[in-house]
Amino acid sequence: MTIDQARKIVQSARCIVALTGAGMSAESGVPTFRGSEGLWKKHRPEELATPEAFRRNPELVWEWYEWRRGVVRNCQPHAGHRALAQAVSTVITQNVDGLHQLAGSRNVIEIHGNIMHTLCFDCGADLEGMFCESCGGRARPGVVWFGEALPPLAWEASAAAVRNADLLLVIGTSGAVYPAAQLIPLARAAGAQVLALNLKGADLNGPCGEILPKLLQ
Ligand code: BV8
Repeated sequence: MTIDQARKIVQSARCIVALTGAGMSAESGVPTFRGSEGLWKKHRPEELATPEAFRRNPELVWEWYEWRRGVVRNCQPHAGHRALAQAVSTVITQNVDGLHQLAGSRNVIEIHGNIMHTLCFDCGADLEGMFCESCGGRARPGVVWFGEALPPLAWEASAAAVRNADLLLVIGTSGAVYPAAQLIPLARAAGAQVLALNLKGADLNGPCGEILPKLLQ
């Protein structure tokens, strides 16, 4: 598909929703999960991004997340984030880096949580420190791990958003993780058109930081 054909689809859309993955943040300097320099390259997901891993070795899991928090703190949104903030009503993101909000998107659904948040591992309360004052539980990063259910409100809001959209932009995701990836067939079943943007093999191929401003402005 050419960018002009895609622009025509965007311009005729009434309600555009975006589903973004790690590729959305790659040009901001946040490593993707499964690419050649992916985060999982050094560690297997089962090793670190699961409640079992945390029970087994909380210090190692915290070390990985503290390293990632440090990376994210030094990252800024790029022109693609800013273009989405201007043109798209709802951004559903698998990313935990907060860059969409930093770029000005007002309706962001973080279906996998936010890496800067800290929760109690036992009761789920928001925490400031490393132990929960109400139940004594240990602090954990406020992200959704493999084997954990997505936050119910976030999932419901995401499903409602894609059902109401007439165009779903799927940006920078391998579609490997569920149930997030199920939002794509859900949108199609509700009659939305789906435009995929990726480095290759998509409707629009290339870095999203370069393509999105041309597509949306
Ligand atoms: C659950 C937070 C059940 C943590 C993450 C079927 C149905 C339901 C579940 C499953 C299922 N099959 C398997 C499962 C289990 C599992 C799963 O999906 N496993 C996969 C690996 C097979 N799912 C779960 O466990 C989920 N929970 O199912 O719970 C349940 C129900 C009730 C009660 C109890 C339990 C929870 C999944 C959430 C996991 N957490 N993140 C953290 O960050 O540490 S997932 C992690 O992967 C990130 O969020 C990441 O965003 C996400 C998805 O990956 P992508 O974003 O797509 O990133 P990736 O690197 O793969 O791809 C990047 C893409 O960008 C590439 O295509 C690349 O080409 C492109 N790209 C790169 N640069 C650019 C670019 N594109 C454009 N421009 C560029 N510049």
